[in-house]
Amino acid sequence: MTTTPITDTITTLAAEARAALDAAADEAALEAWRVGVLGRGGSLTAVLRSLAGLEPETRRAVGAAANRLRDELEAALAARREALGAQALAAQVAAGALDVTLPGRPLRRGGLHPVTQTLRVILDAFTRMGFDTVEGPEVELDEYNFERLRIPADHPARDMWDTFWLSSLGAAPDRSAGSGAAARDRDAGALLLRTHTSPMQVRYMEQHAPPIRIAVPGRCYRYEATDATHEWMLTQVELLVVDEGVSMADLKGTLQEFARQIFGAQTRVLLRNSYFPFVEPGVELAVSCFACPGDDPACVVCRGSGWLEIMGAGMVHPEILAAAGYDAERVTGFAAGMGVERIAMLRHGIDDIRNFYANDLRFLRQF
Ligand code: FA5
Repeated sequence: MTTTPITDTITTLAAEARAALDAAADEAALEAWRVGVLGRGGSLTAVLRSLAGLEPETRRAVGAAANRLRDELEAALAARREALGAQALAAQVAAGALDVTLPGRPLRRGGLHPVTQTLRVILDAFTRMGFDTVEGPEVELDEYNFERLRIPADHPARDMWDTFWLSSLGAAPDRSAGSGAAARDRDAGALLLRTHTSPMQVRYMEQHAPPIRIAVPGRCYRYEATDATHEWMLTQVELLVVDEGVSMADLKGTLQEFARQIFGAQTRVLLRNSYFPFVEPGVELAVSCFACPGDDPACVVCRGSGWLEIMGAGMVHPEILAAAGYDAERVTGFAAGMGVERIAMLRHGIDDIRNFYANDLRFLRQF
């Protein structure tokens, strides 16, 4: 390469930059050097920019030399930074300020949230019983959360599920404008935060033919006051089994086996009558209280009843099977929806559900 004024500039710049780098004695000086040489307004960057005005052949040769120099200087900067770090460490050791024989500080390990842990145990149990896991949307249509589950706008059962309506995305139902088919159609399009995982029963049956055996985990939301056993955000696992010949005995057997796997053989379970518009008959499953002998009226967990309700269940209503296009004379099904926080409370003996989402690390680190 013939010598041109620009190659002279590069040679001078290289020598000066190397000398300045050797003289830089701390991190601040290294950074000032980097900005002054390699930065956007730095001396080498200015040279690279000035190449644009050169003849193409000269530009290629000089450009290659300048790029090589940039790589070299970047490597030199990294080496100098490392050398300075080592020197600083050695100085600290010499001054007795650093004891390299001390054991290292242990790294804090994160852990899974207790509700996530319980959710996994529950899903494992159902996977072993042959259930597939599927998920559905948390933002749901009134149509699926209520209407198609046989809970129309004026049905008193809606009071069981106080709802967060999403007024900015879909219209919240306007009850003042009368009832009837028009009001129902408008309500069906309204958006809400799902109050339970049951809408996935309908969504899944819409897309699949029997036999069905699914577990649906997910967050649900309820506009209700909190207390020791109620949160406004809760996790549920829904079960849906549809096939020929599915009976209440299958429901009972599945839930008993589930309780045995999760709580152990000593836990007593109670199935009692209940009502949900989308099942017939409906039941609820309660588990014996862990916090009191079962007769303490002051007990915050069972209020003296001896039992903590953990799920609702029942035989899928024939009208819902028929609406999915199934022959309700031929196939039957059962469904259940359980509260994961309540099950986590029972597993760990936690007497206040609000602990789970209070974000107190003293609580969370115990799991
Ligand atoms: C339901 O949500 C029905 N979808 C369950 C169902 C599914 C019935 C399929 C029949 C067939 P319920 O509102 O009872 O039902 O809630 C079910 C469970 O969720 C309760 O047993 C309880 O364990 C839990 N749960 C309900 N509300 C709360 C709350 N506010 N905080 C914590 N857990 C709750």
